[in-house]
Formats: sequence, C-alpha cells, structure tokens
Amino acid sequence: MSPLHSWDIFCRVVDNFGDISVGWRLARQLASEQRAAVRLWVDDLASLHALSPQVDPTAARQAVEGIEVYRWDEISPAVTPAQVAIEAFGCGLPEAYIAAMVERTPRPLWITLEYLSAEPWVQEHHGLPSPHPRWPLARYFFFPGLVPGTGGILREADLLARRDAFGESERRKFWMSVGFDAPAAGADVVSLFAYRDAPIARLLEGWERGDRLTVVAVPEGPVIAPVLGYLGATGPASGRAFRRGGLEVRVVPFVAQPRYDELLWACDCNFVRGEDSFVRAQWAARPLVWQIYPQQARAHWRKLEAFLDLYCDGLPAAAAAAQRGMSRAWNSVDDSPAQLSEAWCGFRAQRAALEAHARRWAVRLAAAGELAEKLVQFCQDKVKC
Ligand code: TRH
Repeated sequence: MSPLHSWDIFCRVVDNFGDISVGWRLARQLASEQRAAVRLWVDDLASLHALSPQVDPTAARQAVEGIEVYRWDEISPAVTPAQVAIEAFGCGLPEAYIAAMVERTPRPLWITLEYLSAEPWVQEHHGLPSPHPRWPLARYFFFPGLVPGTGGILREADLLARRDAFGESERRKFWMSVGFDAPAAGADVVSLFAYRDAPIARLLEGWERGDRLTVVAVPEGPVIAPVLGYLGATGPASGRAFRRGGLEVRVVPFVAQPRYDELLWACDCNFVRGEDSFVRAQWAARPLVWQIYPQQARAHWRKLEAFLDLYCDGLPAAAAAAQRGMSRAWNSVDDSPAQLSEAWCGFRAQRAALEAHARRWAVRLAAAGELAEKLVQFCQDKVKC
C-alpha cells in the first residue's frame, strides 16, 4: 500500500463526458491498483451514471467499486482533506477545503491534472511547481502525455492482455450483447463516436457509394440525430440497422465505460473524440481517426497537428499522408466535400500499413508510462523532499 493512502479527486463536468471519464478512470485505478482510499467529488452525477450505471445520480454520497463518490456540494469545512488533492482540469478546489488543507499537518499535496496534449512544450511543463498566490500549499502541474518525460496516460494493468485475448468468439459475443449478429465477413467495421459538428453526412455518403460494405456502429448520443437525418429515418433508433448501398448503420447502446474498449476491439477502425476515447483507441491498436475537442480560434488544430507529427513518425510516406489527410478532413481543417471522400479512400487504401503502425504505436505508447503509477510515484517523491 502506498504511504500516500488517501486521495481526493475533484472534477467538474464541463460538457460531454471527458472530464469525468478521465476522473472516474483515475479513481478506479488508484483504488484498485494502488489500493488507495479514494474520494471522488463531482458536480454532475448524471454524466458519471452514464459511464458507470452503478452510480446513483440522486445520491449525495455513495460507495461504488471501492470509491466514495460525493456530490460536489457535499463538501464542508468538516471534511478532513486527503493526503493528495487532485484538481482535475483546473476545476478549482472548494475554498473550505483549501482552508482545511492549510490546517492539516503534514499539509496535503495539491496536484492540478491537465488535459492531454501531444504538443512538445508539455514535457517542459510537466511536474513544475505552481505556488499558490494566497495559500502556503505545495501545488504542482501534472501533464498527461504520449511520450516519456510526461505524466503518461491511463492504462489498467490487464488492459493489453484483455485486448489481445479478444478474439472472434468474443467479438461475436460483443455484437450479440448489443443486439446484432457479427458483421458480414469482408466488411469494413467502423465505430463512430464524434461531435455533432463532424462532417457525418459526407462520411456516410462516401461509404454508401463505396464498392465494399462498411458497417458503422454508432453509439446512442447526440450524433444519432445527424445520422438519422442522413438516412431519412425517424423514431427510436436503438438496436436498429439501416442499409443504404455499401453502408450499414447499426445504432448501438452507449455502453458502460469498461465495455467501451470492447466496441473498439470489435471494429477494424475507430472514429473517436476528445480525450479518453482517443486514448482508448490508441490502446486498441487499430487505425483511428480522432475528432479533437473544438477550441476557440481553432487552437485545437495545433494540438491535432502535434499528435499527427508524433503518430506519423515511422509511418511510410503514403500512409502518413493518408492519416494526416483523413484527420484534417474529419476535423474540417480541409473543408471541401470531395476532400473527405477522397481522404477516406486514401486512408482505406493504406489499411495494412496503418494497422501494422497502430500495433507498433500501442507498444511505443507504453514507454510513456502509466499515469496512475507515475502520479503516485511523483507524489511520493514530493512528500519525501
Ligand atoms: O465526451 P468527450 O467529448 O469529452 C470531452 C473531452 O474529454 C475533452 O478533452 C474535454 O475538454 C471535454 O470533454 C470537456 O470525449 P471523451 O474524452 O472520449 O469521453 C467520452 C467517454 O465516454 C470515454 O471515457 C468513453 C466513454 N464511452 C462509454 O463509456 N461508452 C460508450 O458507449 C461511448 C461511445 C463512450
């Protein structure tokens, strides 16, 4: 058991799932693999319930998978701070909690967990102290990353073994569990998890006109509306399949977070978004197309290019061009209608090279280190100082 036994994770759900999806995954790993006592303080239990249906969205406090989950407004001056407070994505800590941290001896560590970025500056900033302007507390930036010298990314100890054990029978079972037979042999099987503003209709149109069957698993969520709009379909869609030319759309349920990996493993290629699904698709070791979370003044394009620079390193030129072209078209960096269908054709033509690279990348990614382990080690080193 780590000498740092108690951890508080604070998380505010900005929008979508990202902040709480990372916060929940971190809490589960600290509790299960680091055998820590973890309290998760979150403001939006409904989002957490979608990721983990065991969570009661109405409960002010509850224990789930060995984690004490509190609604954020349950915090009070009476709460004794943990040895480490994780402020996820700059959500801020409650003033009463900070005051209690100052009174506690020894004073707790304050870690600001940042968003994942592939930009080179992350390595220089990772682990730097961030003295608080008002409070005498040790506060540090912790930056996730895809390369050594950063905080690494979350990976459960058994994830890669479970991925590699996911064979044909497990794939068939997965499809049956979401209401479908396994896709026809020879079809391209794709998962589509995206934001509503993605050029979805253009992508589906290219697949409909394609010369091969493309089976697309679309999880329930906001993206269903533009998909049904393209199909000209109405009414409840869950569990339904729609066939148009070379396109078969399957509407699958939004599965609990631990099972999302199975959706990724059951597909040949995964369209993902944001942060946590983006990471999981990299661990899935299959070709991926990432829709980055949009930011003001298109700052996200710089982050996208930084990832592509890393990811395409070591790819043959044609495959690298296909990966870049598909990523840029999907993120509307290159925004012409023809661009997306051409980009997909180029991406599809490089399937073998991109599949081999995705497997190599997952191995390379492990060298960046596992975030929960690195976080515990970082904090232990700071406490010893
Ligand atoms: O939901 P997101 O768009 O979250 C975003 C990003 O994290 C972004 O970086 C952040 O700034 C913003 O939130 C506030 O995408 P993300 O990060 O992939 O989180 C989605 C989670 O949902 C992820 O853990 C996978 C999970 N998921 C399931 O559990 N079941 C499902 O069926 C699907 C489709 C996803």
